[in-house]
Amino acid sequence: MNVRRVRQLAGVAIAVAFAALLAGCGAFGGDQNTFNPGGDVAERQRDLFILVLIPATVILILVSAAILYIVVRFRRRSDDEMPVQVHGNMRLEIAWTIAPLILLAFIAVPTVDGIFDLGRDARDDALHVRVVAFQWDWRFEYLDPEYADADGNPMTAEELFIPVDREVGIELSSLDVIHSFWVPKLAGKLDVIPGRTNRMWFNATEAGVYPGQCAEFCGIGHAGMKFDVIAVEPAEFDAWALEQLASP
Ligand SMILES: [Cu+2]
Repeated sequence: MNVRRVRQLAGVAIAVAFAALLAGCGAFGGDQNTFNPGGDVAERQRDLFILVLIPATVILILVSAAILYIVVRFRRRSDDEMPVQVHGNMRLEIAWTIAPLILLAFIAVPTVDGIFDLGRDARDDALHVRVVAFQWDWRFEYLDPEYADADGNPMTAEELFIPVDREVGIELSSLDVIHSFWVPKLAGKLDVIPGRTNRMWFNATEAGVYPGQCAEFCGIGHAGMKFDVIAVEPAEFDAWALEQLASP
């Protein structure tokens, strides 16, 4: 094969790979699309991402264009050419020190605020659930006393039912290896580590089924370690809980 043919084939292969990659995004309303959040936490995380993405993209384009321009415009044209020798430029130095300072301050305020709010403990009136991860499945235990049986054991479920518009406080525990709890449309992933309890909170602002999965390779059955978060109206949640409690 000649070089030209190889280049053509490489071009086609890249185009096909890129199309396949984009197809993975599905429609913009995809089931696991972090850009189409179903709750306040995921929405805030998306907004913070966009807040950083836009200036970063603008800077990338400006810097790349400037480098290209400078490389071409000021290239050495002959062997004995010497560029004008300069030493420092006070105005430029001040400008490119202050500009990033302003930009970083602009990004820092909502980011730091977000870090504290997203990392806080769940409110007392939240629905408290312990997520138990093990090779290779999940178990959900409802920790609030009203969901305990006569012996004080928590109500358990195979899928995570939650009432819509109510905060859910999650504690993560693992029975074996490190897993990672991820429901893309509701909140970013958090590791589930044996011997340690990680905590997070989220809510669903729209009723619906939100697919989640283990996001940390945890052995041969990892790919099948999926679950659904099923957000329903509060009355429907109460009815489901009653049914669960009646049939242990
Ligand atoms: Cu896992």
